[in-house]
Amino acid sequence: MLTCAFLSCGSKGTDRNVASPDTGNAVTNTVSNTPEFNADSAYKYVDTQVAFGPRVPNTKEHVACGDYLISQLKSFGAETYVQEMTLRAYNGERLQARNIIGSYNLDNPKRILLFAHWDTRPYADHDPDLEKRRMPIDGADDGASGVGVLLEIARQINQKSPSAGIDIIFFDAEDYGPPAFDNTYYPGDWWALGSQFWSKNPHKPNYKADYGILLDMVGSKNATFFKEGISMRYAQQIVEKIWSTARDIGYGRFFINANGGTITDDHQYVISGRGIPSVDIINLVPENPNGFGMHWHTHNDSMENIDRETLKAVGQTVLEVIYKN
Ligand code: AHN
Ligand code: ZN
Repeated sequence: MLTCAFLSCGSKGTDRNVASPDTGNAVTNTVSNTPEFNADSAYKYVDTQVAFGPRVPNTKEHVACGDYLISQLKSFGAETYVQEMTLRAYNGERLQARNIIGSYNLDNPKRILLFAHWDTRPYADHDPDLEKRRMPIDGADDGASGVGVLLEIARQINQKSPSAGIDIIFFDAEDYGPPAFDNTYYPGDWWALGSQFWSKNPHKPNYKADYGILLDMVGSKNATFFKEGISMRYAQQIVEKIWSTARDIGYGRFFINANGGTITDDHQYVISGRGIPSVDIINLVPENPNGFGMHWHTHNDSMENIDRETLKAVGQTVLEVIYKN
């Protein structure tokens, strides 16, 4: 049981007092090993990505943002790998794409994989304004938020290493699936092209991690992270660990203790291709028609919708999970 003293402490400060679960009423003050996630820093990483413009494959904005992400990972002391690919999209287009990878503590066989997609959707195909549906979106939440949180985590890891080795992957071409306004049937798996490629051709032969965590749409105000279906099927223990950790450190209002929808996303290919049990932390809104936030694949997916509190809830929870072992 947690004590009131702990609950009122919340998650502020680096030396949080943690109630030991086995001491009954006596609260032992142990200093947390987990670094403090800086939400202002994460917010800036999101804003910087958005400022490049939409990060759609085969555009100069996409190339420039990719270069920025590589230089950020290098500046945070990661061993970096860039996986360059030519991918075929649903419409036959050839996409010049890059998976961007940063690793820490490479000699450690105990590894945790953290990932997010960095490309943005070429269409606002769910925008209420029909005229604007063929224009690309800012993707502040859908794309930039997960990457922003992971860049801040990389900065923290560089300052103080967790006991496990960490790999961070920014997958490309996640969001180039067929648009809703195109009624053609395109048989095949057209979402998550970068992670599909990596899962068949990992940056290191036989790459393995103990488990993976995907961050997708983790920045919008009042986000709700329901337990996603594929994650529950293949990585239930990790789901429970993440959700109970979030509750313990005061973020239960974001991490809802209930099941949500089943989502085709990058984690699916990391699970099927590499056998790494992986969890998708994704904003699911069951009462909305598409199951996501109302800004999903619209022009409202912009910086105005990004809330530091949500970035903090996700970033601090993931840090707590990777530092507590
Ligand atoms: C599909 O719409 C099939 N999957 C949602 C995955 C996604 C898109 N995540 C962000 N954008
Ligand atoms: Zn998307």
